[in-house]
Amino acid sequence: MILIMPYLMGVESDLKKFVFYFVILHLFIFFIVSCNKQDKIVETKNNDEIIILGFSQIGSESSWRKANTESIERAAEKKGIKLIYSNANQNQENQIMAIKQFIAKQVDVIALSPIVESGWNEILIEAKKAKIPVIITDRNIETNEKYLYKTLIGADFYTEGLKAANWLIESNYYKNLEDKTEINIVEIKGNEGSSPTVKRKKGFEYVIKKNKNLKIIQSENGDFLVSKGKEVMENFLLTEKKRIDVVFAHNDDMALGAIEAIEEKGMVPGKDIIIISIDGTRAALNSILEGKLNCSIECNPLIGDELMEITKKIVKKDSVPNKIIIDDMVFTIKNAKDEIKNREY
Ligand code: GZL
Repeated sequence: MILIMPYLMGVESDLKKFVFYFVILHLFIFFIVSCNKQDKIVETKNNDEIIILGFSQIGSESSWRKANTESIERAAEKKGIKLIYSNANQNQENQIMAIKQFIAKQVDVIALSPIVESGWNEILIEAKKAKIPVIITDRNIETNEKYLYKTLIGADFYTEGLKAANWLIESNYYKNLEDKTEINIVEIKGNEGSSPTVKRKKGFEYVIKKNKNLKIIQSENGDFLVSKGKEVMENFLLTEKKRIDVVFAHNDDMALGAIEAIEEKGMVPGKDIIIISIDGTRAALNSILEGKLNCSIECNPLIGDELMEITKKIVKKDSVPNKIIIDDMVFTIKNAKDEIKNREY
């Protein structure tokens, strides 16, 4: 019908035909888009409009992640913010789909914990065009685009890596070693391409490279999982011809998996092999008190309150800092006993 309309309406010239089809096409696109755009959810409480926060979480791979999610859910409840939570099960595509849905629902703010650093420009440009502010939480993104997000709430992963290596250099283990000529380190990394994996590795290597006798002899991906941390350590113990002196794990859960593998091999973790990790979980401090883990660098997941405060400020159009970095402690046998009672995760 559309195709024969111009002739029916006596429209002969090409220009008029082009204008006619151009208008029809754009009316059709407008119709499709307006059908997709869901009505904005507006809920009120005591006549105040309830803020709606769409949160795309990476998954539930570690005890850190579970504590992070619980902290955000608890804080949303406490602050009266409606949280639309999406668990991406470690899949970036799922995170992108979740953000599309938040845009269609016209939420007030989007929070994103990005599983990897890259691949976010397109979807965050879409959120920007929809005038929905974005908060990056926990991990970071790498982008050349400006103004894709309002603020980042997270940790300084590079410094966590520095602190892990510096602890090793300053430790009694290292100072008391008779033969310091060759100290062999194996590294169990987090998921490839994530900002904690990239930056913790870089920070650790920066210090190690300044000490010629320290060598990273193997480095494998443990995906931040207990099970994979154990599997990677079993492989190291099976295949590595050199003596393994130190394990650097990018999170506590993988370190705990590695400790299991070392014990099953009949060796004494914390003595035969020094173990350093990151997160500062209660389980890690417990392992430090048992003498199996030697050091855990804190990476606090409890950022729920901070996230809700920033969300409210953004909705009120108040100014917010472009980065909020959570400080990290260093846990060893010296302070684990005092600190373990303060551990909420
Ligand atoms: C760090 C966080 C990491 C933790 C892991 O901010 O993204 O992911 O170190 C978690 O335990 O799985």
